[in-house]
Amino acid sequence: MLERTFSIVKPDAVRNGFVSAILAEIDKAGFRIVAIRKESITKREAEGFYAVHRDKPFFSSLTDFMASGPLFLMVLEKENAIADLRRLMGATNPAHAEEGTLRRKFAASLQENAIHGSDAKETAAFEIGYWFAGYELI
Ligand code: 3AN
Repeated sequence: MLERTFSIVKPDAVRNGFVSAILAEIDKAGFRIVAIRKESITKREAEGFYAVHRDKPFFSSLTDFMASGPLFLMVLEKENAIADLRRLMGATNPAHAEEGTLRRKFAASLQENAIHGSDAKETAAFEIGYWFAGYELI
């Protein structure tokens, strides 16, 4: 059954010129890009998006980073999209990410790690709804 996940090409990857390389890998892995939007988000918007992390010590610097420059918000679709995108992304810390993964290839650091992908069905539903309206998701 087709599944949807939410993803962000983060500001470090945009600044470093990796957008088309990352999109090419996502395409090659069989995802359909249902929606995509380039945007410079505010710190407040980033805080709402990452609300589950509000008590973490890195919350303020993470939300500053996410508001530091343009990024690409995306909804991706394929069978098993959530788990498959997480596998393609690799571990949160690029130093631990497997060879060939997007974070291994493109991430700048643990915080500036190139790409976001939803970690579960409920998270994907929240994240898609946070950034996109229904009419954008046809
Ligand atoms: P993932 O994005 O792999 O699901 P999470 O949900 O644990 O990882 O963390 C969300 C984001 O917070 C990460 N993508 C990364 O940008 C940042 N982050 C996670 N852990 C740290 C940390 N220890 N220090 C700084 N930033 C972090």
